[in-house]
Amino acid sequence: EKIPTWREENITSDKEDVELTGGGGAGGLSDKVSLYKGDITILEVDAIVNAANSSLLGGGGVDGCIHKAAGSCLYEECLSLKGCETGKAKITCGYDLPAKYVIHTVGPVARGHVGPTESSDLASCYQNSLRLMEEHNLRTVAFPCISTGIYGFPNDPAADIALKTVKEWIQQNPDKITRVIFCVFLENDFAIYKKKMSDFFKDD
Ligand code: AR6
Repeated sequence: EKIPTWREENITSDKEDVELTGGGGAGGLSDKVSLYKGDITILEVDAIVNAANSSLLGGGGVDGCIHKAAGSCLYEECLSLKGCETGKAKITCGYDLPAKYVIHTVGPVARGHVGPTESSDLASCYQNSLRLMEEHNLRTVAFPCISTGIYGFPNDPAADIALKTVKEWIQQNPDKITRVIFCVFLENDFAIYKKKMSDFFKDD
C-alpha cells in the first residue's frame, strides 16, 4: 500500500494539543505539513495566520471570525500596531483563541488578476509570517488561503504560491518549524490543495 505523503488531520478543539503524528516521512517534508478543512479559530497551535487588511482593525471573512473568537483585547492590541503594509506581517497574542498568537498579514488585492506584483506580495505574506514564527520561537502554524476571498486572488495560483513558498522555507529552515497546517475553508480549495500537496511534499 502506498504510504501517503501528506495527511488530512481531523483536528478538534477539545484536544489539549494538536496531535499530529504518523505518516511515512520519518522527519521528511511531508511530516511537517497538514491539510485541514474547517474553521481556523479552533486550532490549538502556536500561531494562526490572519488574512487581514492594512488597518489591522478587523473586517469580514477569516479576519472577522478571528476577531470574534479572540475577543476585544485583540482589537485593542491591533490598534497599537498602527496598521501593516501589503505583504508584511505583525504578531499579537491570541487572547480567547486556543492559538497562542495571531500573525496578521495583508495579502494583495488581486480582483481576479495574477501579475508579478500580486504573486510576489502573496509569497511575501507567507515568508514574513514564517519569519515571525522563527523570531518568536514558534513551532506550529496554520495558514488560511490568504487573499483568495474578498481580495479575489484566484484559488489555483494562490495555492501554488502558498505551497511553493512554505516548501522552500521548510527546506531552508528545517529545524525550527515542526508543523504547517494549510487551513482551507471551501470545498474547492480543499480539492485544489489535496491534489497539489501530494506533488509538492513528496518525500524522495
Ligand atoms: N477559518 C478559515 N478560513 C476561513 C474562515 C475561517 N473561519 N472564514 C473564511 N475563511 P478572506 P482575503 C477563508 O476574504 O481574501 C477581510 O475583510 C475564506 O473562505 O477572509 O485575504 C479583511 O479584513 C477564504 O478561503 O481574506 C480584509 O479586508 C480565505 O479564508 C479582506 O477580508 C480568505 O478569505 C481580506 O481578504
